[in-house]
Order: sequence, then structure tokens, then C-alpha cells
Amino acid sequence: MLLYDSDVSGNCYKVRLLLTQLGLEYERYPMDVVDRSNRQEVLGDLNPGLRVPTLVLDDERPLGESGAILWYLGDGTEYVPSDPYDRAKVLQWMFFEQYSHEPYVAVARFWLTKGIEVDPETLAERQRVGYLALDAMEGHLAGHEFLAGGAYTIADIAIFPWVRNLIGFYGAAELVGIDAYPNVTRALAAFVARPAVQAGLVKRVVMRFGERKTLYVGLLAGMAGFLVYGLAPNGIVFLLGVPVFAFIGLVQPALQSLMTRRVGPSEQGRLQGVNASIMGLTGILGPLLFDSVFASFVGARPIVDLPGAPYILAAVVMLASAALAIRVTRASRRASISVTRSCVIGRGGWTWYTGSAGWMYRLGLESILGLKHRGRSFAVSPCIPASWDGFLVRWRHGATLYEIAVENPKHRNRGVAEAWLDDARVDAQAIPLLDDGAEHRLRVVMGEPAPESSPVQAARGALSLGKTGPR
Ligand SMILES: N[C@@H](CCC(=O)N[C@@H](CS)C(=O)NCC(=O)O)C(=O)O
Repeated sequence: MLLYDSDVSGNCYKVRLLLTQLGLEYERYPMDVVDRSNRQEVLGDLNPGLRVPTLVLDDERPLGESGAILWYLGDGTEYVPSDPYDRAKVLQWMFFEQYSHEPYVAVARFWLTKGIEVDPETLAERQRVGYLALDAMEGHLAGHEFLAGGAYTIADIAIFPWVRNLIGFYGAAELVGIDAYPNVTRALAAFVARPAVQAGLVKRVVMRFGERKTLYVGLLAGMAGFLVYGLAPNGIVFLLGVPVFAFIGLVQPALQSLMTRRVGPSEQGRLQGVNASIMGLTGILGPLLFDSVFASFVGARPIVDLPGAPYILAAVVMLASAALAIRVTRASRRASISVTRSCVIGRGGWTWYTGSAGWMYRLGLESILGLKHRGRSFAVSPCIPASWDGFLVRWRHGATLYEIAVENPKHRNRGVAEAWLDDARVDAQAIPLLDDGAEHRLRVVMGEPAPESSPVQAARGALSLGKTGPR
């Protein structure tokens, strides 16, 4: 896909955010949003509005308007509900965004920051209506976590980038009086904490190094920065540590993204809660520790006269964290496939840890457990000792986790009677390979293969599975 795009455009940002969240590949064609001289030439055949974002699909069909693009990409995924009323609610907020929110909240700020001259009355009117839009959001968010359908949807993707830009990019929190909007602020914080948003903010680094390396770079830069602070003989050297230390900002987004991927959707809230609690705890304990270490290294009878000791301690903690991060993230990559039913434990070291050789993986996983990857689907056709009553495999494909339970009630050697993916019956030879970052349960019952399911059954199964991948 090709996205006609602009770095400074919030409408384009929304589309990039959803593309990132869906893990879709795309190329960018940067456009200038102030100089419109080449609009007709570049976008003439693609978008009647001659604006960005404009998306050209792989089959070369063009699509304009950020809302339409979000809907096209999001429909059939978790970001657009399936209930007709909830879908309409998503549209309600998206129309609100385009008619009552963006032209006021975003455009007024754009004029101001780009120094575009407009008469004060026009500006004041934009700001007045902008406040009405924030009031509307505040009222709704007082009783709801998200804008529509009780979940994070493309309606949130459409609106929150504007609010974030307003108080972040444009630094206008005080000017706008954002404190008067506690519910908008809370929902915005949750929005910004989402891994894809964070990944977007440090996207270039993440794209260049990947999440794991970004985490390591952040932690090691933090360590180096702390060391410079701790050992600096004068203020100039101390200041030189600041740009190095700034890279510590990479840690949280990379960590969030890695952690979020390791738990299912129902556990995301708990993960964020634990994360926030740990941060809260360090916020309390950190200064206490800092003070007592500082007190021991300065004053009348210091252990050693080293006022930078707390920073050196922080550097040691950073180094330990980097070592821990390297250990845990490497292990979790190797352990992304492991077999966990007692009947197979002990048979030749059935994990990535002990049987990491390629032949062991292929023999075990493909020939015995019968898990075979075929393009956009996979098959499960076990060939196991008849004495086994089944086995359980946790299989990670990208960000998606399959919990595969194979049952062998008739103690057969091979043959699959039926397979169920979540609640839908599926063909064990062509199980959809989803890439939605969610956790799915696959139940495979061994036995006499059942006659083929009717096309209606198959269609119902596919429907209840939702979208199986990008269009
Ligand atoms: N309603 C359109 C608005 C698009 C729009 O205003 N795009 C701006 C950038 S945010 C643009 O292309 N401005 C330059 C121009 O109008 O030529 C959408 O949501 O896609």
C-alpha cells in the first residue's frame, strides 16, 4: 500500500497509527501541506479532495478521507465493533470529529503554530467551538472509558491524536486549561500509553533497531548518562550527559510494547495496573534511596567524598536492568514454542531450550505433533503413540498466541475428527493463521475424520472468526 502522507498532519497520523496497530506494511509518499502547487498533478486521479491522507491499495484502488480509510482498514478487526448500534456509534464520533472537532481544535492550533495570519474574530470563533468539542468529550468520558462500543475503536484513533497534539506537540495544555477536562486527560493518558502510539512516537528508532534492541539502547544510554552525571568534574561535562541520558525515553515504549504482546487482551488491564504500581513504588522509594546514598557520600564524615554516588548507583541498577532485559527477552524468543502436557515432557527435551536444533524442532513439531505452517493457514495432523491421551501446545505466530489442545479420547495413532478455533468449527487442514495479537484457543479431537462441513457452516465459522488478515 502507498500512503500519500505528511508528518505534520494529524489526519495522516491517524491512518499511520491504525496501519501500525494492524501490522500492515506500507510505503509513504511525503507531501507538503502548506505548498499545494503539486496537488493536482500528484493526487488528481486519486482523491477528489486533493488532500492527504490518500491511500492507494495494493490493487491500485485509491481511497481518500482519513475516516473512510480508517473504516476500510479497521472493518472486520477488533477496532470496529460488529454490533450495528456500536458501529453507528463509532461513526457518530467520527462524524463529530470531522465536523465539530478537527476544524476547530486542530485548525486553530495549526494556524497559530505555523504563523498563518487570520483575523482575530475567526480565530476566536474556532477556539470557542473547539471548547464545545472538548466539553462534549468530557461529558461523555465521565461515564465511559472509550468513545464508542465499550472498547478502543477507530473513533478513539480519529479523535485523540488531536487532543494529544494540542497539549503535547503544540504545548498548549495551560493555554487551553486542560485541567478542567480530567476525563479527557485520563482517556488521553490511556491512549498515549498504548504500545502502537508509543511505538509511533519513537517509531524511527524502533523501526531501525526493533523493540528489543531499542530497549537495550535505552537502558544502556540511561546507564551511560547516569555515569556521566555521577562522575562529572564540572557542570559542562554534566550537561554533556543530558543528550545521552535523553535516550532513556526509549525504554518505556519498547518495554510496554514487548510486555503487551506477552499477555492476552483480557489481561492487558492487569498488566497496566501492575506496571503503574511498580512505577508508583519506585517513585516513592527512589528519592529515599537517593537521599540516603547522597548523605553517606557527602558531609563531614563521608565514606568517600563522592557527591555523584547516587547517580553511579543508578547506573549500576540500569546495567543490571539491561542484563536482565537481555536475558528475559532472549529466553522468551526461544521459548515461544513449548509443549506443556506431562505425557510428552521428557521425550527428547521437548522445548526450545533443550531441543533447539532445527531437526528436533521439525521432527517433533511437524511430524509428531503435526503442526504445519502453510502460507496464511496451518494444519494440525498429529501422529502420536496411541497411549497418549493428548497434548497441549502454546504456539506463538508473530504477536498471536495459539493455545492448542489436542485430545485423543479413542487412543488413536492419527486422524482428526474435528477442530474448533475459539467457538467456530474449522478444517484441521486449513486453520486460519490470524495476526491480530490476540490469544486463540484451538481444540483438536482425534478420531475418525468427520464428513466435510457444509459451505454454510464453513461461512458461519469464517464469519465468527472475524477478519483473518489484511485485505
Ligand atoms: N477530511 C479530510 C481532511 C484532510 C486534510 O485536511 N488534510 C490536510 C492535512 S491534515 C491537507 O491535505 N492539507 C493541505 C491541503 O488542503 O492542500 C480527512 O480527514 O482526510
